[in-house]
Amino acid sequence: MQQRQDHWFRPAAPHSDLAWQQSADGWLRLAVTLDGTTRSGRSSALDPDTAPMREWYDAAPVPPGGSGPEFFSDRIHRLNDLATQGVAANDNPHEDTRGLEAVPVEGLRYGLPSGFPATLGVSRSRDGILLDIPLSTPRGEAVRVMGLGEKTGSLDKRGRTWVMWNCDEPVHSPEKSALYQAHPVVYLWTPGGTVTLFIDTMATVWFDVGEAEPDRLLIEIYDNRFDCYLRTDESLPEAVESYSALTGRIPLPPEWALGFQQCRYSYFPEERVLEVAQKFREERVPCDVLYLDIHYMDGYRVFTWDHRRFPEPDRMVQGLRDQGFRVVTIVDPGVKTDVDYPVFSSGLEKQAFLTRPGGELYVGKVWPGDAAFPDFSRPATREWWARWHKTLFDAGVAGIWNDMNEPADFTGDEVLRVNFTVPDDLVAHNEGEPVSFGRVHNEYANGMNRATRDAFLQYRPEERGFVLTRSGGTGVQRYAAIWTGDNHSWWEHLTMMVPMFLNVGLSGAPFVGGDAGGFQLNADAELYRRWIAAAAFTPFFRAHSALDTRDHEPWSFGPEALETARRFIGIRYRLLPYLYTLFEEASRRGTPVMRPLLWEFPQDPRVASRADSFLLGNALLVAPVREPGVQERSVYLPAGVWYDFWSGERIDVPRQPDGSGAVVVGNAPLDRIPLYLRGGTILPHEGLRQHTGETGDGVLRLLIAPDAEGRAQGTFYGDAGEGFGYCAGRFWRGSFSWDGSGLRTESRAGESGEDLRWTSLATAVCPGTSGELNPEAESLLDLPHGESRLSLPWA
Ligand code: MIG
Repeated sequence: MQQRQDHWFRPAAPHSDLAWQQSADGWLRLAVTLDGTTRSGRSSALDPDTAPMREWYDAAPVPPGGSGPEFFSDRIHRLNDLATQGVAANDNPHEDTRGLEAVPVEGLRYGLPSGFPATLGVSRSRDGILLDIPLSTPRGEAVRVMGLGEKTGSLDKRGRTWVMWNCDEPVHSPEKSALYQAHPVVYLWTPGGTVTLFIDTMATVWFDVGEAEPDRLLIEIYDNRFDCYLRTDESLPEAVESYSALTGRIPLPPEWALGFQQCRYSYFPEERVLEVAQKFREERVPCDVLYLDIHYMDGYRVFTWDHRRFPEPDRMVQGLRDQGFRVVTIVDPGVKTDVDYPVFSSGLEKQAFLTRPGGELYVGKVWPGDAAFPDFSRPATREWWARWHKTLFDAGVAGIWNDMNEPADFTGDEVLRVNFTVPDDLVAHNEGEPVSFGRVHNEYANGMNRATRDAFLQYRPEERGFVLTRSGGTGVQRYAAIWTGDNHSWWEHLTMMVPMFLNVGLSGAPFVGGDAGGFQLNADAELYRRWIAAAAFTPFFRAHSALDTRDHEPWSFGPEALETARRFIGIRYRLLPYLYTLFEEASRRGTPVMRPLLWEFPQDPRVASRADSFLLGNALLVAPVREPGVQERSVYLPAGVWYDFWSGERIDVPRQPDGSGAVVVGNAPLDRIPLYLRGGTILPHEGLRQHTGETGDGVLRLLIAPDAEGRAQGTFYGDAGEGFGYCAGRFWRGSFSWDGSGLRTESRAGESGEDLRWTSLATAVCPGTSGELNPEAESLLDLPHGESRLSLPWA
């Protein structure tokens, strides 16, 4: 393995500078600079729209008990010692530089404002800075640690060391820590309050979350200047809202991006794509998007078409569009170093590519063979890259799928996948302040996704645009939705998707999903059915599979699996008014679409780290079946009223003295997933459509699920589903409430509902304890919905 060279940090003159600031909106910021580095104000992690408005003033830390700064150099050897023993360092390209002597400079403690007694120690380590935070409270409450973005493992990240280092990791086995995304944010949660701790850096960061010592969080940052943001909130929802105010929210997606999406590595030629499209419509499986993976390109040259496989892309794309399909194409950053290829030659001319320290072009290897990598930290490169999207937009492509943007580079050790990315010592332009690439490694995909967004603004100004990315750093949600890369058709990965997506959502990126059915290897019918049933309730819903697997389309696993896929994809479509409402909230407040039970039930002691089920919004509890051969599973229901989605049975879960609920048996034959509607909510839904381009029957249905007092409440947002009319008030947002006898509606905002596709309202109230669904009804959505006495406020 290769020794990391220290291009940006020399420990010779140990000197660090700490500056504390506080913002009017409750953040405490510790700015760290080492060795006289001058601070730069920029970071792609922060939302550029809101960051300049935040006011900061100097804040001297208040040491608890007035004891003043403390030295604690004795503590900081532990993380380094541990890492040399190989713990969680297997996939860390920097491991050989660890375990060196720590260089203590100074220590500092800060008593955080309200309730939660977190203190922060800061000291110098050989590779950067070490932060030391106790994970215990005086009252001895368990502190849960969530966040850290896309990681293996459970919802609570304790007991392990996790690294932020984006790489093309093809096997997401449990011991892996570095995958494609870097979100160095943790929430330290107790029922009484949440501390948010975010490290604003795009360099490597290690989080030892109670591995070296059970009650200690050690964070080591390999950077010579970064900011550490800290705050305390009363609840996790408030913490996530504040964090997403800092790092930005998702743009409101077009409705079609919430529909079902079918992918394959790769669908080609044109006839095959058309055949898949036709089959969806013939089999009546709703679908909005088909993907073209790398084989649509001419010899893997990005922004070109293989005209043998796709003779007239625009004609094909238009034909698909007429049938209600959008086409999304893959884009890889690696540009083939072929002088007769205009993307490369123009890039060379514009000095758009990453170079070696001496200025020589860096040539790596990806699908097209020798390839150069755009330096997306250079504004002119982003502009140049954005313009090339014209070749795809001219063909009518509706969305861009950015892959390999860690960036992956095959010149490393193919077997061990060590250094499977470009070298640290390339030069990154870094918006005019050149640095070694290693220092901004985790930012690479942000720049690429930003350029893709710019391409939409330029060529598709009327559309909201859709960008999907594999890699990203903090803030990536402002540009792209995230899919979690190359999972396997393993039950373990169906299981893992729940805590993984939950933590991505908590880390500020609510538009997340993974390859349904599994990417690598072959799914069988049972795994496929279980996976589709669960993924239908996750924010981004796409099926995909690898080059050498069997077919993974809804009809590929026999008639029963097809029926299951049709059912769950259908339910997804019928729930789109609800989902769309959740996405709109996510775009405004950063609220996760898919939530841990803890989000809604913080006082329930049995849900604090639970991820064997999840909530879609606040109303639906989804309990995926995660193993073969079973027809039922246990489901934990927090105290309150719940309705079995399939039988309609009302389940009253009494509150135990400690605030907990009860375990029920969820009936789960192969064509069902245990699914519960929460009492006290109102679920907006609609009739089945085959794709979002269909207008539907114009009836907005409200399913009312009364709580123990007979009341229910729900919110709703609607607009045209595409375009920017909503920015000019063409939307309706409001709430509905049910008091046991009548429905009330309250408009909260919005000037007009003229773009909405619903013209009338129909309601149904969930059956009481004795109530069973009538025999024709398959689920609660099929309860007869009567015409409501209330008319739609906009109609
Ligand atoms: O190294 O484009 O994660 O979804 O199908 C494989 C081919 C490159 C990796 C992506 C996967 C995609 C595949 N890509």
